[in-house]
Amino acid sequence: MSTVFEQPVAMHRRQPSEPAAAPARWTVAAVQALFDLPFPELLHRAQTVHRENFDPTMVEFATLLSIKTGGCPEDCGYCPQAARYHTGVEASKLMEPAEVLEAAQRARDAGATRFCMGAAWRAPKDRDIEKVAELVRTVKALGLETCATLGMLEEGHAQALRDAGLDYYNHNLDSAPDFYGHIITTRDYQDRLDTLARVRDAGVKVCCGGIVGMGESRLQRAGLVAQLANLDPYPESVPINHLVRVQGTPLADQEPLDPFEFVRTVAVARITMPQARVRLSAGRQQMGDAVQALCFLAGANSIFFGEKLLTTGNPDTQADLQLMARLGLRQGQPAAIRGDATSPAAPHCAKP
Ligand code: SAM
Ligand code: DTB
Ligand code: SF4
Repeated sequence: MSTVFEQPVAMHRRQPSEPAAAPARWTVAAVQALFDLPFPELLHRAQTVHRENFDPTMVEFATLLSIKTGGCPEDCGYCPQAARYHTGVEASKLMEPAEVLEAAQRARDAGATRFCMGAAWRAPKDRDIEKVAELVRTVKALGLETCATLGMLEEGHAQALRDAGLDYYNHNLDSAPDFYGHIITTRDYQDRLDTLARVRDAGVKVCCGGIVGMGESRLQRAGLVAQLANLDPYPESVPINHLVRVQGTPLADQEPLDPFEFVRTVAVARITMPQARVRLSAGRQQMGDAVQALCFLAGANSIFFGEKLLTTGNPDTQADLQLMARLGLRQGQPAAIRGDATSPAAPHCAKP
């Protein structure tokens, strides 16, 4: 068996002014080799890539709102909103525009720049899309960036949302293809890729990431990151969620992941998707300040800000503002230093 000292990845020797050459396509083995680097080496590389592409002190605040909660027919093993698990989440109808407006105003006043609306649907119907389009128009009029996560999209849905002013659509791959079937059986990996292609084709920016800590191996975490990095172009926004273990879900008693492994995942996402906003997403409340600080050092430059994610807790806003102050980080929209952060098909990350 090889040791960490025998990995086929050279130690960092180049000068900061030389941009890192990214492979045209990431193999799972190449991504795993990054995961296997000694921790200081991995963090140094991730920080270098982060600094080459962004101001490393700038962190984006996005606020989430569950606009339609619970009662979902899918069987995602991590999810408190699946109707088949007894999690105590009550199903509710789609929120009215006035309620969403109020929540978006509060988020903007608290400093959020992006507002993400989530619905516990397998796939929205045409009439749901019309209603969400109205919500998007309402939020957009406040000057916020808009994001929605509504499940699988049919032909025409992404265009309708784009026309209403949707900036981003969030749809996660969640895990590596060879682990996915352990977690979800009611839709397959290809369904997710199809929705992502529709979003991309409609000209809506892609927010796509996954969850770690569900019992996957390191190789499977590398498999997830390789899938994300090989999307052509890679997503503009990459949420890295730590599993929030919710009573009643099949993953409620999942053994906790080593926190350094979560930090490694953030670092590898940063290295393989240099110009993406890498979001330190679900799981921050359970993580503690020190692990979050390591994630920022590893290249995370976005968080969910606000006391709730969709149905579970998030750190309170005062605690987040204090953490930012203690670390000397600034809230804002991280802009790419070279090129446009929202156009990942920059020369050094173009695919063949
Ligand atoms: N129903 C839509 C769908 O699944 O596409 C949108 C909402 S769904 C809740 C959005 C994402 O939240 C999931 O893809 C998953 O990555 C994340 N998520 C849900 N439950 C989670 C949990 N317990 N821990 C971490 N992430 C979670
Ligand atoms: C994403 O990747 N993470 C967010 C957002 N996209 C929609 C959702 C996290 C949900 C955590 C469990 C909950 O609060 O229900
Ligand atoms: Fe439904 Fe989305 Fe939860 Fe899966 S993750 S059960 S699709 S709300």
